[in-house]
Amino acid sequence: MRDKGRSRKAVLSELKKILAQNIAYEDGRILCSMCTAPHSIARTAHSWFLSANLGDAGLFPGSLKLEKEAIQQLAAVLNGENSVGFIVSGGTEANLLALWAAREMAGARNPEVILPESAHFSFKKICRLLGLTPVYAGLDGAYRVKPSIVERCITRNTVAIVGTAGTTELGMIDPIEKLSDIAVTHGVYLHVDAAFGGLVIPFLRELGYAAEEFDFGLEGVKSITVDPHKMGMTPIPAGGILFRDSTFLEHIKTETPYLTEECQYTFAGTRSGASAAAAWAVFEHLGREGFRKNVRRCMLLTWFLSSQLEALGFSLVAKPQLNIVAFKAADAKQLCEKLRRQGWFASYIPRLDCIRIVVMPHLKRRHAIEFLKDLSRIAQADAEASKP
Ligand code: 0PR
Repeated sequence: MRDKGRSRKAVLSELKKILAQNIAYEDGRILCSMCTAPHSIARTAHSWFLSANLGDAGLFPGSLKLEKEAIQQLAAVLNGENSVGFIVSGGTEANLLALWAAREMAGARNPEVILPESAHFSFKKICRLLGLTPVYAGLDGAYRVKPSIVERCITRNTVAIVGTAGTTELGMIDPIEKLSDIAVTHGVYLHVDAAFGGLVIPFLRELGYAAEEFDFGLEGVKSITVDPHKMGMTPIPAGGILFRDSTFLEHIKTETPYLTEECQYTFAGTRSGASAAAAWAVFEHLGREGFRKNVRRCMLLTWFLSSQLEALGFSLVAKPQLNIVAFKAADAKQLCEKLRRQGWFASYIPRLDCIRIVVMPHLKRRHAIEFLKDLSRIAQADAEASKP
């Protein structure tokens, strides 16, 4: 740190220059992210509650009320009549709290967790932290976990089964209803990672599109991750963890004797009240109708992109279930690199050797058209170059 500070003007003007080095979601060039430009009401709410600390919530009762209400707004969408939960730092912390509760409840000596092969990498971190052995279950031809394999993986050490509603790579929805039946039969905890899909699938269903059940309406589902900072259009960080009812909280409770509240349930101690305020504001302002409109727009663009990619001769890895498109190409890795040099940030997925696009609210039809033009130009040049 410098000894004598610089003027506010000098500091801010340098910051502005540095800010310009970042890519803005609004430019429509970020095709690889599950985050998006925060909704304008979220920005305002966030700035108003910047100093509130939910880690000492007795000082900020207004913020605590907003967090509780934001969780209830999510619970209403996820059929969680008695659900309780927290706005946390993201999907990773949400998944951590769920598996922590599951491990504590089971009390197994050599705890194991059954994960789909498509599970997000956050579970690798969580397994290391919690001393859980991950047992991976294989997928079917549609990239959804096979319930029969999950069932065969259950042992007396199994503390939880995880299913994903909206996989990171392809946006697939695991057969949660079947996983729920298996969990109930064997008395095993089922956690649903709907970090991405949790604010898409309910609205797709309301719009009349086919999407399977994945929420607390299924008896076996004990907890759900659903992140406002993904399809909830709030500033980062805002994850969400919901438990089926308050009995689960006992297992992740830490006493905080000298604070204004007697205990904490989150991994983070000091944590931002701004995240809860932003989530509350977006949910209140958009309502289900606003979310339906947003999801519909993203899905229409997803289908547009899919059909155009196919028309250009690219094959889709799978028919999109949510707003994620993945396609194969002759040399997908190199193509992704060439796209990046043209300013398009798509993801290359090594496991599936494909390029993947997450169709977030910041993407507009005009961005998709420009992208397709550049893609087809690069692909044509490659085809020419490989001619003998
Ligand atoms: N569960 C699922 C299904 C996820 O897709 C993710 C993140 C997580 C859990 C973990 O959430 P946090 O990152 O909030 O802890 N999925 C994205 C991914 O890893 C996150 C992301 C977002 C990546 C924006 C890149 C990016 O630019 O791909």
